[in-house]
Parts: sequence; structure tokens; C-alpha cells
Amino acid sequence: MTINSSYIWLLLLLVLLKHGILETEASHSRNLEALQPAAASPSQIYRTSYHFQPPKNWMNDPNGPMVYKGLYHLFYQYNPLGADWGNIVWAHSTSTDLINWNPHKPAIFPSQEGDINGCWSGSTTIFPGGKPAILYTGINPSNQQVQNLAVPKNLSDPYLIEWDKSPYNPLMTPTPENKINSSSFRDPTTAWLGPDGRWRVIIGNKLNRRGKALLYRSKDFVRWTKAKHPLHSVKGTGMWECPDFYPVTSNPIGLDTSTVGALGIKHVLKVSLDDTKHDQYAIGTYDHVKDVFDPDAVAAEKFSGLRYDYGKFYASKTFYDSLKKRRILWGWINESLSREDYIAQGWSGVQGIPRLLWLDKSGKQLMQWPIKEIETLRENKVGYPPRPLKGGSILEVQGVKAAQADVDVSFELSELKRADAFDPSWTDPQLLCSQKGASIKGGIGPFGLKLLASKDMQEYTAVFFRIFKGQYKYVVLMCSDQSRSSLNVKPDKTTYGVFLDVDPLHEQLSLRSLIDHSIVESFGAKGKACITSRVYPTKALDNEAHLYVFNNGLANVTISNLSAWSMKKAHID
Ligand code: DQQ
Repeated sequence: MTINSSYIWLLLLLVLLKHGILETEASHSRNLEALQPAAASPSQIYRTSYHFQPPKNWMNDPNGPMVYKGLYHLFYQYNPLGADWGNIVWAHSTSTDLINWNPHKPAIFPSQEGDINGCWSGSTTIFPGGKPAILYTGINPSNQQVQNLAVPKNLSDPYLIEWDKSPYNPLMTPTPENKINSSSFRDPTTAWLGPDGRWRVIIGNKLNRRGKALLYRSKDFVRWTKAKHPLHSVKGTGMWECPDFYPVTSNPIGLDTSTVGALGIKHVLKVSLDDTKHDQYAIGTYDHVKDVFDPDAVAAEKFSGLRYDYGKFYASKTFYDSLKKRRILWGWINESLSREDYIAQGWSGVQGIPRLLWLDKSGKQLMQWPIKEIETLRENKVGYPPRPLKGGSILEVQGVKAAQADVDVSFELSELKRADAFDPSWTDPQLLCSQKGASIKGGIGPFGLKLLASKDMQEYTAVFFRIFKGQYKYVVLMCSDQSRSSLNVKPDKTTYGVFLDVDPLHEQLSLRSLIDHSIVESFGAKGKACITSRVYPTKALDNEAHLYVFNNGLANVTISNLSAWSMKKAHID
């Protein structure tokens, strides 16, 4: 079947399903044929080489990541019909290493009354014994959000190509009695099994402006009862999309989602704030008897503003990788192009590199680091011995493909006395970064990397640090400044920033950036803070891209380590 005829089939299918003309069970195999992944379109300048993205069309949230029979599965929100959001199905790919991926037919697509207008986000749960199940949000004929269950048709198939939807769907519905707003009831988490033998799941919700994680319990995974109290809620935060709830310790060895009560465990509640498009999390204690989550922080009604990423990173989801005993985070990185431009390029959205996630030893924040497997793509290492980088100087890192690279640099600071004073009214790091961009000289810093830079420096993305002297300690600011990233005036070039909890007197300041044509994913201080940027250079493309280390401050800094690698292209069809 040619691509065009596939699309005609798919359109026809969606129309017929919408009007209830096709019987869903009978049409199952034909549906799948029509929803085959599309073939690749001609190569385009902003496509990435080792970040996950489908050959064409729109992609948003990662859904239900899991490992089954030794294979990693990634499902994701996908529009088979175009590069804009709509007609949402669960597209599906599998991998043996989380880096190279094979596409399959969409796993879940509209076929029942409970999802006829869309198959929105959700999660997988692995039952004791290893059988997976998917809970996802369906959009019903009245455009209400309801929760549905699907299970694999054939458990001996490691690819889990076919999924059966429960005849009892929808399992959770908004009703006047339960006072759930039918347009704010979505994105079930991975369920966890309590010591009382009952499953728990949370679902994103809002009532007026209060964001909520509604809690449901079930003995059989089919009949779910809403608990009297949400697991947690915070007033004034708006809709909580894609909640995630899981245990962590300060050991990078991860824990299964159902682990409760063991020594040293903290729980993380992450919510994707629809209002700001930020993934915010709180660390706290889960009382599994009362079924409530009590965040440790006191600020902002106990949501203290911690984010996985201070750039672009949304609707993320973690899963427990039982193969390698670790918790892994996936997140969606949207375009910064105008809608008309991403529709014109025929695709939109990439997934961030999967990140290992654990609790910092302070217990106050999470740590994140690109999974080890990404290092298999490294080639042609360039290394520099320690060397000073004088204030006002710049050094080109030569010998790497600067548009497709992994660079890791550490700095030592010996002249802290030149630090500018920190004004306590500077409470917004993003604003501070936009006021003090890469070209504004400071006492210590800006120093860091200029990435995807054109030779004439008309274009570059700068990821850097500045150190200030606060009343009691030094304040470290990490910024990603996109203001000069492209001569094209249309993309969003917001500068991002975060305060880093490091002591520059006693610790080296490290920065690792994964550069992939239109993405810069940066990890400060070995993973204490991450900033992801989408950028669209017009000159600094492919072989015309350059990579520099710079110091635009007055004080000298020392480069104590600098390693950079060109990255091979991953196999992602
Ligand atoms: N995307 C899905 C929703 C979710 C939102 C729809 C978050 O289920 O709330 O594509 O990006």
C-alpha cells in the first residue's frame, strides 16, 4: 500500500469510526494496517540525529514507557494525519538499548465509544508476574475525558504489537455525583499496589483553580473507587496534567513504583502545569495508610518550584527499568518554531534523551543524568589538558562535529573575590539570565559554552554560569541564552535560567551539553539542574556549526577538564 492510499484509508476509517459505522472489533486488523508508521520524508535541517522522533508528523507526550521481555517500549501521543496536534493515537516503538528504535503500528487508537475522539496520555503498570496493562484517557463521543484499560493480546510477543481494550471501559468517568469536571480529568499514572492488596492510581484534575491528583483504588484493576481525598492538591495551580508518583532514594539504584515504607525512601509527586507548561515536582513522604502525600518543602503551599528542567521539557513520565534496576525519565521537547513553520516542516516535537533519576544526597532535589547507553554513540574524542581561560577569552573546540556532539567541561575558580554582589531582590533566575545574557560582562562569568555557533558569531547559543557573592554564600546562576541562536526572527528565543545549589569554593562547576542540530540539552553540576533549548540556526548548520568555551567575565577561570565527542546517528526509523 502506498503512503497516500494509507492516508486515505486512515481518514476514511476515522470518519467511519466517528459516525459509529464500523464495528470496532471487526475492523481491528484493518485499522492497524491503515495506521502503519509513515515513511521518512526528505531530510530536513532541524531534524535530530540521536533524539527520538518519528519520521514525520506531530508527536507530544511520552506514554507508558516500560520494559517487557528484555525490550524497551515507548508509546507516544501522535497525529498520524499531520504535523499539528489532533487525531491522537498511541504510536509505538521498541528498543534494546533506549537509543536505537524500531517503529510498530500504533498500539492504541480510537475504536471504542470510550475513546472515539482520541486516545490521550496514560501509563503502563506491570503486574506481579510481569504482565503489563495500560491505563489511558479516552475522549468519548460527548468529548468527556474517561479512563480506559488495555492489555496485550499476546503475552508471548515481546513486541506487544496488539492490545485488547477492556469490555468494561470506561472504568472511571466524570459524573455530577463525583463532581469531576469532564474536561479536566486525565492522564492516569502507573498504579502502585498497597500493602492492603489494593491498587492505587492518580489522575490529573482541577476544580476551579485548584490542581489535584485524584486518587482511585481497586482490587481487580477494573472496578475503581474514587478516594474521598486526593493524594495531594494545591490551590491556584490550574490543571495538573500527566501526574507521576514514585519512590526514590539517594542511591541511583531505582525502586519499583509499588515500593513503600522502606528505610530512606522519599516519594516524588510530579505534575505538568498546564498554565505554564512546566514539569514541577515535590519531594515528600507518602503515608500509605492514610494515602496522602506530604511534601517536605514549606514554600508555595509546599510546592517549592522545583522543576525537572528549566527550559523546554513537558508531560514527562518515569518508569522503573527492572532490567538495569534504575528509574528513567522521558520528557517531550516541543518546537520553539511558529505553528505555521512546524506545519510547513512536516513534523513537530522530539523526546529528550532518557535520563537516569535519583535523589540528591541533600534530600532536597532530584539528580538527572543522560543514560549511560548514549555514550555508545560517542566517537572521535577530543580532550584538553587543564588550562586557564582568561577573562575575556574564547577557545574553539576543534575536531568534533559541533552540530551533533556531547561535550563535558568542568571549571575551577580561584578568584572568587571578584564576584559581584548578589541583590536579594533577584528571586527569578530566568529573568536574571535574560537581563545578564552571555554578552554582559560580570566579575565572575559569564563563562561556559557557545554552541551551534557560526564562525562569524552572528549565531550561537550560550550555556554558562555566573557567580555572585550573597550575604552568607556564593550564588551560582546557570543560564541558557538563545537570544542570538538564529538570524530567523520568528522562533521563540526566551532565555532560561536556574540557581544551582553548589558551593564554588569547594566544588568544581561542571557542564555537559548534548547538542543535536536543533536541540541543546544541558546538565549543570553533574545533574543538579537541567536546561533544554530548541534552537534553529540559519548559518551554524551541520559542518558550519562551531563549538567554543568562553569566559566573558573579569576573573580568570581554569578549565579543569574538557572532553568532547562527535555523536553517531542513532537508528530511529
Ligand atoms: N497531552 C495529552 C493529554 C495531556 C496533554 C493530549 C499534556 O492527555 O494532558 O495529547 O501535554
